[in-house]
Amino acid sequence: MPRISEVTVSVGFLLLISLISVDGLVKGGNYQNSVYQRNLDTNSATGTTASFPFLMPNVSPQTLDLYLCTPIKVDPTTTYYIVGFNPNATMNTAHHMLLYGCGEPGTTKTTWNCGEMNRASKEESASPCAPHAHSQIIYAWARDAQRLNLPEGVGFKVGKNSPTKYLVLQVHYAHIDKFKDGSTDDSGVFLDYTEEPRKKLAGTLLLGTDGMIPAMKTEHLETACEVNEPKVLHPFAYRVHTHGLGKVVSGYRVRTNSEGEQEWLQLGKRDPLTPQMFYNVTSRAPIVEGDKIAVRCTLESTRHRITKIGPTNEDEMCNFYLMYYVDNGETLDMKFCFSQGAPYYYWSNPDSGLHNIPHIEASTL
Ligand code: IYT
Ligand code: CU
Ligand code: CU
Repeated sequence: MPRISEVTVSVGFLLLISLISVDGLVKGGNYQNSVYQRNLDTNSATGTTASFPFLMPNVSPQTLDLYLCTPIKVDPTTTYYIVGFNPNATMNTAHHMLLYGCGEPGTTKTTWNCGEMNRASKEESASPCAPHAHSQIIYAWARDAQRLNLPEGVGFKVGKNSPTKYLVLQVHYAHIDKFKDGSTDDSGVFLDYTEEPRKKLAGTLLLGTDGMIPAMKTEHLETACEVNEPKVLHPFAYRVHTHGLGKVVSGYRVRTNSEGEQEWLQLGKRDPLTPQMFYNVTSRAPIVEGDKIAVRCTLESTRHRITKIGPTNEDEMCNFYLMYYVDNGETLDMKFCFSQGAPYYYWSNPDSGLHNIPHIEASTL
C-alpha cells in the first residue's frame, strides 16, 4: 500500500550534497554509487584540521516527532581522527542530534526513519547502525549546545584501522510547522578532523541496565563493571539517558584503597530530563585496571502498571555514556557494561563486590 512519505528530499540539493561529500573524509550519502576522491586538505601532514559538513540533505519532514538518519561512508583507505564537533542546528528546528559511529548503517538509503522512541506510528523504521554491527555514540547535541572540542591531542579514530566505517547523523524533528510550505532543513554538525595520527584515542563506554520499575514506586536500576585491561582511562565527558520516569543518573569510579575500603568518586550526576548531551565529568581522575565503574538510575513511577526497559516512550531506559581517552594504544575492548537491573541486580547484592555504597539524593543535584 503506498503511503505519504515522511520526508521530501529536495533532489537538486541532494546532488550537490553528494558532490560535496565525496571530498575528504567520506564518500557521499549515496555512497553505493559514489567514487573515491582524495582528500582536498593538503595540509594534513602539518597537522592542521579540516572541517567536513555532515548535514541533513535538505529534508522536509512532514511527520511529528520524526527521528531522521543520514549516513556517510568514511573513506576506508585512510585513518582519520575527529577532534571537534561544530553543530549547525537551532532548537527551533531540531530537538536533539546524535552522531553514531557504525560498522554498517541501518539502511542503504540516503535518509531513513530511525526513531527508537516512537514506534506508535508503526511506520517503517530502522536503527541508526545495522543490528549487531559496531555502534557507538560519539557526539550528542541538544538545546543550542555550542561547539565541542575534544581535549588537546585527543581524537576519535574512524575509517581504516577502526571499527567505525560509517557515521550516521540522527536528527529529532519535534516541530514541523515550518516545513508545511515545503521548506527544507540542513541541520547537522561540522566535523573537525585530521589525518595526523593521534596517540590519545577517544572512546565511549556505555553502561546501562535491563529490568523493570514496579507500579507506584521509586526504583534503582544499577550496574557495575571492573576494568580488567591494562589501560589508563582519562574520563572527560558523560551523557545520561532515560525516558520520562528518570529522576537522577549518576556514575562513579570505585577503587579499593590500601585499607581494603572502597572509595567512590563521582564521575557525573544529572537529572536525565535536562538536555541529554555530553557534559564535563565531575572528576577527571584516571581510571586504572582493577577499578570498577558503577552507575545508578533512580526512576520514579506514578503509573498503575509495571514499566519495563524497552525502546518506546511507554518503556524506560537507564544509560550512562562515559567518554574517555587513553594515552597510548587502543581504547577499551569493554564497550558495554549492562546488568539485569531491578529487581534482580543491585549494588547491594552480596555478590556484587561493592561496599561503602554512597547515599545518592536527587535533591543535591
Ligand atoms: C536498551 C537500551 O538501553 N538502549 C539504549 C542504549 C543503546 C545504545 C546504543 C543500545 C544500543 C546501541 O547501539 I549506541 I543496541 C538506547 O537505545 N539509547 C538511546 C539511543 O537510541 C542510542 C540514547 O539516546 O541513549
Ligand atoms: Cu529529541
Ligand atoms: Cu531510550
